[in-house]
Amino acid sequence: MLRISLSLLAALGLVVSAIALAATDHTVTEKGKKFSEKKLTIQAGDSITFVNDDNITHNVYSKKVNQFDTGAQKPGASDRIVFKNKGKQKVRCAIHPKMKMTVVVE
Ligand SMILES: [Cu+2]
Repeated sequence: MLRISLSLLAALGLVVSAIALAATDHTVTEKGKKFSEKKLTIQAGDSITFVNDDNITHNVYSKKVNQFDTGAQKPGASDRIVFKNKGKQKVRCAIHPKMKMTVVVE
């Protein structure tokens, strides 16, 4: 019985590491009305968690049509966006037009 449970645990561990290898979650913070990265290159399937680390409301959206828009993002809030399609995306904050970054999905 113990032996079965151990192999089951090992199998589960393998599945978990396979998922971890397949996709990475990157973090970009918004602080001082700036994104923490000017340009971030990721792999298709990866995600980016955008964290509002400011004391004002921000927004994160892609200028590429039909991609993503977090809506109003209050201080302390975060949104995880999965990037499935390869290509370059200009990411902006609708409230502060000077907040700019580029995400390159390879
Ligand atoms: Cu903003």
